[in-house]
Amino acid sequence: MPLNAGPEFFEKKVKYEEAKTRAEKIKALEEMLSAAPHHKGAQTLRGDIKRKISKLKEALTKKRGGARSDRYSVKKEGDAQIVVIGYPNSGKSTFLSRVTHARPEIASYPYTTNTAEIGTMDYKGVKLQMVEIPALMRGSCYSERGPWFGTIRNSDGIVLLVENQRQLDGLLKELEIARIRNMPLIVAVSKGGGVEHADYPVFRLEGKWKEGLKKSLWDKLGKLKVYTRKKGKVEARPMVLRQGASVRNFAKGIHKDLLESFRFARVWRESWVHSGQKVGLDFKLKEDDIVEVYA
Ligand SMILES: Nc1nc2c(ncn2[C@@H]2O[C@H](COP(=O)(O)OP(=O)(O)O)[C@@H](O)[C@H]2O)c(=O)[nH]1
Ligand SMILES: [Mg+2]
Repeated sequence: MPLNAGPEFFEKKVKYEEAKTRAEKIKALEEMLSAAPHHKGAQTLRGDIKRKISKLKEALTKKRGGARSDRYSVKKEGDAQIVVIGYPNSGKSTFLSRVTHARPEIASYPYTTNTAEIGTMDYKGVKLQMVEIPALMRGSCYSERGPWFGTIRNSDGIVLLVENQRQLDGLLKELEIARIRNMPLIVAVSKGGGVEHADYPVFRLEGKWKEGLKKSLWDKLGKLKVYTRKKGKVEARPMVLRQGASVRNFAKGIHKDLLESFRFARVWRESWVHSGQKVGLDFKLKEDDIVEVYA
């Protein structure tokens, strides 16, 4: 079937063929698409272009193995990895320095503008690794910043740091384009700004916000923290399990051989009148339970 595509289309096609980076290719293909004819005979062509675009976009945002993506991946440490994302200058580093200790735990990865800043945030003994991702904005998903979306996808939760509704909407749009969905997410608002509507918990970084924000983030993660008791002494650092975990999971977490010699466990729960109840391996644990295993 005749295509009847105009000269503009072929110009764009040349541009596409000469494009070197994925981002350039996407841009050229999108231009090709808008210059392509709309008639029925061009349907296959338009379909082909669209498929190419979506493949490229996927490649650009998916976390992939190999040396190339190493600089975008941040080794997970602690009980969960949380990424802090926001527009340039929105206050991400300031936020990081307020929720993590100003110890040299905050590390810079040596990639000039593409750096991740890292700190550890304590929440009732839980260690949350906080990772500041280089600034993002509308369009970042298809730019050189694209691979950072793989880091976001690979994390356990997101703090969206914004000054206003426009930045919030912009970042949510980018996450949507990168198909990052159903992740634990909270919104932090800096610089005395505000947002009018959000489907997520919102914290203005003014007055006393820290404990509320931490609790909200922790609750969103859908995990369970349980404290270990050893010879009558409760350890400060809880064990982090998935929600619905049992004494079996807890015992395995202490030591893989503990299941063999397990006799029973005792659980202390604040809501109980008689704490220190004897329980077996199948007993379902709850947030803030204190557990001692007898072997
Ligand atoms: N007034 C005010 N200034 C802030 C706040 N957060 C950050 N800033 C300032 O905004 C600038 C950028 O902050 P920074 O944390 O480096 O932003 P980043 O680029 O997102 O990491 C700095 O001058 C900060 O002092 C805030 O909550 N209130
Ligand atoms: Mg910064």
